[in-house]
Amino acid sequence: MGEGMNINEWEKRYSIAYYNISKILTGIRGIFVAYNCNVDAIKHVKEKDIHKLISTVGKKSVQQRVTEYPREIQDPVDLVARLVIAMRDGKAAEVPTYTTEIHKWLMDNLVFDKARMGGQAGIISNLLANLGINNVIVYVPWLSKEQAEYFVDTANIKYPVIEDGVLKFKHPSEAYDSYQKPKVNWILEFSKGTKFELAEEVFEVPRDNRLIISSRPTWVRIDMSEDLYEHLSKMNGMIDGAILSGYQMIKEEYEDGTTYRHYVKRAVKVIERLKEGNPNMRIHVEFTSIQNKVIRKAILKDIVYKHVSSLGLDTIEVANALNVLGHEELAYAVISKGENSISALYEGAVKLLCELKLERVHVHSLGFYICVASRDFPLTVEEHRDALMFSATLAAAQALHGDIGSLKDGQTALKVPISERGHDDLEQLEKYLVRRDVCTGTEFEDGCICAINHDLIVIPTKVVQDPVGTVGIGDTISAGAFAAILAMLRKKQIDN
Ligand code: 8BR
Ligand code: GLC
Repeated sequence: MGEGMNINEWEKRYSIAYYNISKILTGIRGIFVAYNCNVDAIKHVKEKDIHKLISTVGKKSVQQRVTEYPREIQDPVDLVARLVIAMRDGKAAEVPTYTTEIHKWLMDNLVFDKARMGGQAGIISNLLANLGINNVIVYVPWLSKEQAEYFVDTANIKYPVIEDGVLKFKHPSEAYDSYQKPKVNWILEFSKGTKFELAEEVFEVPRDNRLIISSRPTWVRIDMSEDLYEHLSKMNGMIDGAILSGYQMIKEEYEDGTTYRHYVKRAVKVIERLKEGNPNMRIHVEFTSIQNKVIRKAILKDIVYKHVSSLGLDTIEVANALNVLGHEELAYAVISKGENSISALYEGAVKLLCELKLERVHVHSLGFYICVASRDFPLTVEEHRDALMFSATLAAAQALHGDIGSLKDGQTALKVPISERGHDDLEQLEKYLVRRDVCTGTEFEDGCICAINHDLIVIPTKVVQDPVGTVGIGDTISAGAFAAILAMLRKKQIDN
């Protein structure tokens, strides 16, 4: 090991970073956030629940369906089969359903514990508003009355509407479409140690996780009204960046004959429009679990490539992205449990940065984050590192409290200790980089590495022992770090 920072020094750095970023966040003029927003109906699945579900649909059919591995939920058997798989493996998954029958069936057979704001754009807008960002301009193509109630009640959340040809902003609760139905996703959470039986076999859930049943009614379209599109450039001066997500909902084909190509083109046009007249506009895309490989590839190669500055994703998503970009071996190494997985993760992040012509790629994992950035990005590695530590503090706050009401709430997570395991996991990467002469051990342990072709920033993170929940923490991490980046860029702009 080199002579770099030990855990205590990291803890001090965390406090400084949180303070530094908190102080400048209000310098950001605003952030545009679109597209996906839904209500999350959350149910914690206990032993009695899973047994009840299995016996309701029939053991035999579940057993059979498990082997078929349904990638879409068409009936209750598909649902129970995917739940059994998720619980057996302890893995996170999100599976779409195109029928409203499943929601009814779940209401009759399971009933949820609580309902919350869901979807990347929904979760991120509430977070940014609570952090005090001046303008959080949120756009959801399907804003229903029920959905609108889940937005925090603050004046900085603004929904764009066009009235008499003029762009105006209202709180979502004054801008919803009263004919629109809500999109409700089910989050079935389960805990490590839960036992269940299927066909004489007893399974024990290996780790806390969740299965998301994502409802995709036919009216779910990732698109923007023509009116708003025409007025987008009028937001110039009000926003410094945009966070876009929800592209996973694009379908290959629609009932009316249109294909994904149409929506991909529209998505790109929106980005181009946002950048018009503002060369400093930064766009972050939150990548997520995308079952359909055609769509996954189109998102990366057509939407992200050349148009987007920053990409946020977890380790499985890095593997999924590498897979459709033709790096199957590297993808396999990323998800393998071996000691090379962390160096594969780094190499994978570099591939995404270069091949997709991004400015930064932020990979989050339990216990550490890895970020690679282009060398000509106008921030220092230390500034990048502050952004990561700020976001890791927010992540811990969310794991601790379930949500983050203010910067002060976030600050309470500074007391959560840095994960020793995460710090140790990073040693594998250190060995790899030192061996390859990318950096010295000391540079590595400070987390700030200027490699030949890119900057690399690694940090150990704070991990909460018994999190209240984990849904949406990834969104908080990516949005928190991106907001910090925007704040620092804006400060430079003003100082110059
Ligand atoms: P995704 O939902 O995108 O997978 O992101 C989840 C992220 O939440 C993980 O990458 C990890 O960094 C963070 N996380 C989880 Br899961 N549990 C956490 C905990 N107990 N404390 C802090 N962060 C956590
Ligand atoms: C996905 C899910 C949504 C959930 C979110 C959390 O967008 O569809 O239900 O709230 O992920 O990150």
